[in-house]
Parts: sequence; structure tokens; C-alpha cells
Amino acid sequence: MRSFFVRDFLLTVLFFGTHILLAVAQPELVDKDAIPAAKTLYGNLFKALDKGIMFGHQDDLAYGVHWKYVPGNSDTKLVTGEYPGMYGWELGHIETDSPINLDSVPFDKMKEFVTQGHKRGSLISISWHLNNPLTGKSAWDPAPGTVAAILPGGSKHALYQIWLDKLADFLVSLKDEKGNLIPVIFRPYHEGNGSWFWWGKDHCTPDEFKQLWRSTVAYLRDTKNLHHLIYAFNTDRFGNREAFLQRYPGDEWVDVIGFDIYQRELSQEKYLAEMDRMFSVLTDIAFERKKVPALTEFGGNIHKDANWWTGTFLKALEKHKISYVLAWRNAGLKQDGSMEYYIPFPGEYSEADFIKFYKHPKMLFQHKTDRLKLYGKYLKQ
Ligand code: BMA
Repeated sequence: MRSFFVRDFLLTVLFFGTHILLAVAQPELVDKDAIPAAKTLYGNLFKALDKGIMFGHQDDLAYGVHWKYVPGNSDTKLVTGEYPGMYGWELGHIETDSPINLDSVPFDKMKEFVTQGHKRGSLISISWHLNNPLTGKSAWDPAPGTVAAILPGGSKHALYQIWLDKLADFLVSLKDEKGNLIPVIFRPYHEGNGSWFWWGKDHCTPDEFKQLWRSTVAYLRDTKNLHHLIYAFNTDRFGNREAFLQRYPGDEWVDVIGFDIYQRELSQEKYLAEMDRMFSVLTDIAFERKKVPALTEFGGNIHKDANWWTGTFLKALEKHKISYVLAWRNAGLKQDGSMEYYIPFPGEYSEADFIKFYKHPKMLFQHKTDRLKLYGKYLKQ
């Protein structure tokens, strides 16, 4: 009898002990009812931090500097022979019932690209430069009072909910070939510490911004019942920890944290110093609060510096644990006559150095990302 008690006691300790350990080890998503695939992906993103940095590219499969909608094409692949390890897509204009987004990518094609990227085991992140709901103009129209107008009780709240319904319809259509939902990182209201978007710093208070974020997440999760989203909050370049956290909606509302940076006028020295400082702040916050740290958008001066990838960018990344880096789009020649691209294409100035960067053990393009099995069972520690 006595030995029975001892055995039961030991089994109980073993049982609860394992569960307590798991509870401690497994980071929690904003959405406690997230589909298992999203929970698995999120857990794996933490474990993958020890394996390297996924390389991402916005609109990679849709167009490059010298091509548009060529099946299977990708500037990343044209240069390195491999696709990226993550993909960024953009939903601006989904709210207007337009069949194409603000950068002319047809939403139907985007769905196919998301399915293809997911099938290759890569990560998917989605941003939303939604129009200004108060004026109907673009995301860059900073009409005063827009955020206040779409919060509950505001004159455009009902319209904003209709926009969220349209967004939700699209997000819920992202499925793999078997019809299962594809978990995606959703990154709305980015760069809110700048003032170029209507949700930016000079156009709403920190409290209004947080309310906007929380009510948007709550609507998608609790009213629309979307359970495949991982929520990313990111600033632009920021001064210090307080500045980063000024509009942070709270730990229970955010899964991934990051910042966006375009080198532009920054010298190499200044850029490296800035990156080191911001990555240190970002990763400290991420590890304290159990969030995934990422470089949510970047663009370097690759047209001026042939060795930018290994001579500057890799140096900035080497010391830090970052989940992924997302290069912005290779738009090519735009209607206003300007050229926009952030990764090389065949013949581009920094092409050879990008190949070296791609070969670096820390950088995860398609094959190394696929080997992580992000959507499969939890990676072994
Ligand atoms: C900007 C530029 C624009 C684009 C916008 C949204 O950085 O690339 O051309 O419309 O992002 O994708």
C-alpha cells in the first residue's frame, strides 16, 4: 500500500513537472485559440533563433527589376539560385474592393504566391498600407483625427469595421493545397513612431494608437474568429527603449517585435552604430518579454557600395539573434521615373557580394529554412 502511494506521488510529480516545464518553455500567442499550426510555427520561430536569420524579400515572386509575373521567377533566385526563406506581401487597397493592391499585385495571384512560399517551408509576413478611412485618400494622407474617427464611437468606426471584414475575408482565404489555413505574420500599423502615415506619431496620441491596435486585433480574433495570425508590431528607426515602447500596445497584444530601417543618408559607420544600438534594445526587450525579434523591413545603399551585403549588413547582423530580415520590394523603374530596388538582380552592382552573403552559414534562404521545418513538429532543442 505504502509503495503504491510513493509510486503515485512520483508519477504525479513527473506528470505535472513536465507540464509546468512545457508551460514555461512554450511562448504564448496573442491568440490563445490559435490553430495548432500557428502555435507550432511560433514556438519554432524561437527555436530557429539559434539556427540563423531567415532572409526575406517583399513581393519576391510577383515581379523583379526586369520582369513581371513570370511563373517561378524571383530576383533572389536569379542571382543566388535559391528562393528566399521568407516572403513579404502587402494588402493595401483590399479595403477598396480593388482586385490589385497598391503596388499593382493582383490579390488572386498573391494568394497563389503565399501558398507556394508556404509549400517551400518559408515564412509569410503581411503588411497593410490601408487608405485613410476619413478622407479616402492614401495611407500617407495624415488628416488630423483619423485614428479617433475609427475608434469605437467615432464617425468612421462602422466603415473601418467593413474594411476589417474585407481584410479578414482575404486573410482567411490563405490556404495550402489541402485547404488548411496558412499561419501568417500580420504586421499592420507599422512605423508608428514616424509621422508619414495617418496612424503616425503626430496624428494620434500613444493611447489612441494602442486602442487602435488592440481593437483591431480583438475584432479580427474575437469577432471575425481568425486564428491563424501572429501579430507583429514594429517602429521605424528609434531613439531608445522608451521611444520603442511608447506606442507598444502591450505584451498580450503582440507576438513579434521589430523595426524598419533604410540606410539612405547614413554613412556606413553611423549605420552600423545605429543597427547595433537598436538591435541590442530590440533583443533585450524581446527576450525579457518572450517576443520574436525581427528586422521587419530594410533597404541598404547597395547601388553605391558593391560590398554592402557582407561589408555592412552582415556586420550589423552578426552579433545579434534576429529571426528574419525583410528586404523591401524590387519595384524597378516606377511611373515617377525613379528606380526602387533593395536586392540585386542579374548584372546589378552588388550581385557578387550578395552571393557571398547568401552563402554565409548564418543566412537562411529557402533550403536552410525548409530544413528547419517551421510548420512541422517542434524543433529539437
Ligand atoms: C514604399 C514604396 C512604395 C510602395 C509602398 C507600399 O516603401 O515601395 O512604392 O507603394 O512601400 O508597398
